[in-house]
This record gives sequence, structure tokens and C-alpha cells, in this order.
Amino acid sequence: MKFDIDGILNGKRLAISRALSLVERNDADLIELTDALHGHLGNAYRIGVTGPPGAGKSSLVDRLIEVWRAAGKTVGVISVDPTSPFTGGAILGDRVRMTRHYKDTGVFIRSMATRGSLGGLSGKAQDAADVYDAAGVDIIVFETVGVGQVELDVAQAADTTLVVIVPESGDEIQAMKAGLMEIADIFAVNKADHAGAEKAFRELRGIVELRMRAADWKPPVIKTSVVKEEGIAELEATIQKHYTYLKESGTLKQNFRHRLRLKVRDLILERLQSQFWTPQRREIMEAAMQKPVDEIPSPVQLVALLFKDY
Ligand SMILES: Nc1nc2c(ncn2[C@@H]2O[C@H](COP(=O)(O)OP(=O)(O)OP(=O)(O)O)[C@@H](O)[C@H]2O)c(=O)[nH]1
Ligand SMILES: [Mg+2]
Repeated sequence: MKFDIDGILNGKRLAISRALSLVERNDADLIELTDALHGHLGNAYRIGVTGPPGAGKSSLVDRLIEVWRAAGKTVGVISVDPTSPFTGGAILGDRVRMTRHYKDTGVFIRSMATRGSLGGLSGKAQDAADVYDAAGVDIIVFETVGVGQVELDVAQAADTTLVVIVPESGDEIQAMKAGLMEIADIFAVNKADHAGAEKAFRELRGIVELRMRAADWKPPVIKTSVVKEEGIAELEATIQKHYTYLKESGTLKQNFRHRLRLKVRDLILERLQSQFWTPQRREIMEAAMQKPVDEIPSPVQLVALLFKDY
């Protein structure tokens, strides 16, 4: 057994850290781990924080941790880095900007690279969050830079998605309208101490009003400034409000079911793939690829060939 399930369930740091490394390595023991965790899930609230590079995601999370800790909640952070190479579980101290919480035994911070397929990211983030959840952590935060597909994966893994933007340009708001509007439950217009914050705030609120008119939950837009310590309490209260909304509407339970469904699908895909690629089939594939280019069978023919009994 490459993990210490009792240690994890008792919230032991070392056991948690080792389990997270196992998730990151994604080796065969992971299946056993996820199976062992299953009966202990469903208590943690999962929040995704996304937005452009340098928008202040980590700084905001750092402040939110402070508020949550004061309320006696434990917090686990998974910082998903789509750009860096595999870090082997190293903590990106400065980038994460939560260093002052490292000594707090009620706070867990871990960064993960997105090695492997993008499709696997939500699965990986999920597995990591499950470790925290089973360990009794109250609030789990996924932080990720919003660059295309990655934030969608993270939104899949989260109950609440907070999108952080900065008042730099109206273009940015236009551009993100399309992608981030669908996944945002709450917007923070951060760096409200910068010029143009009010304008960006009004623009975004206008867009939300227009596009989300019929929605049950209209994503609130909150102005925040980490430097001036403004809007943090309001942001936290809004997150709390969304949590209550999710709970009362039954969405938290629905999310839980949805994640189980995704997990089952992932496991099936993995299993089918590994069963399919017998040595013989690998050989057939390789032999086909060694042929002169104009003699390689079409992919359709190749698949038909590979699906014969091997
Ligand atoms: N003026 C101002 N600066 C801020 C504010 N919030 C964060 N910053 C600064 O913006 C820079 C980036 O902050 P981070 O919290 O690292 O931003 P991030 O979105 O986590 O960045 P990445 O994870 O690298 O994408 C840092 O220098 C922060 O000190 C704010 O409200 N006002
Ligand atoms: Mg960051």
C-alpha cells in the first residue's frame, strides 16, 4: 500500500502530502487510493478561482484564507499550473503568494503541473481535492490561470467558480465575455485601486445583467483591492451566499453525482485503453507506420484491422 489511509482520514500532513504526490504521479496505486477515499467524500466545499495571469488570484485567495481561518475553517489549496513543467510536488513559494499560511496547520497548499492530457486535468484536480475532502478539509480552492481549456476543466471540478479580472482594458472584458461568462458564478474586479476600475466594473455588470437576466443565480460582480484591503469581506460573504444557494437548490449533491459520473467515465476510458493495446496490436500499429507513407492504410482501415481479435 503506497498510501496511509488512516493518516489521510485523520488529517495528517505527511499522509496527505504523500497521497497528493501519488495523484500527481498518476500511477497504478491511484486506483486503490480513489477507491479507499470514496466513502469519506462530500463534506468539502470546492471553489475554483480563475482569470488572466497576474490578476491577483493568489493574493485574493490568501486574504480569503485569512477570513476562513478566523471562522475556524480548514482550507486546502491546489494551484494548477498549466504552463510549468512537472514540478514533482514542489511548492511554488512566491508564485503562490500564500507563504504566510504555510505554518498554519489548518491550511494545506499544493501546486500541481498539468502534465499529460488536458482532459485529465479535471480528473487530477478532482483526485487531489478528494484527498483533502477525505482528510476533513472544509474548503478546497483550485487556482488556475485562465488560458483556454484549463479553466473549463477546473470549473468542472468546482462547486463555485470565481473569475478574477483586472480593469486593464475593456477589450479583455469583451474577449472573456464569451468563455468565462459561462463558468463564472462570481466575478471579482481586482486591483480596484487602479485607474479604470469603476469603468470595468460597470461594463462587466452591464454585460452580466444583459446576458444572465433569466438565470436563477446572476453572477455578482465585486470590486476588490488587495492593496487597499477593500471588498474582501464582501467577496467572502458573496461566496458564502452562493454556497447557501447551491445547498438549498440541491446543486451540491448534484455536483457530487456529476463528478462521480465523470470519474466512472475516466476509469472506463483508461481501462479500455490499457486492455486494448496488447503487444500484438502495438506491433500491428508500428508495422503499419513503418511502411512508405503512401502505403499506410487509412486510419479507418487500421482501426478495423486492430479491432479484429488480438
Ligand atoms: N495594485 C494592486 N496590485 C495587486 C492587487 N492584487 C494583487 N496585486 C499584485 O499583482 C501581482 C500578481 O498577483 P498574484 O496574486 O500573484 O496574481 P495571480 O493572478 O495569482 O498570478 P498568476 O498565478 O501568476 O497568474 C502581485 O504583484 C500582487 O502584489 C490589488 O488589488 N492591487
Ligand atoms: Mg497565482
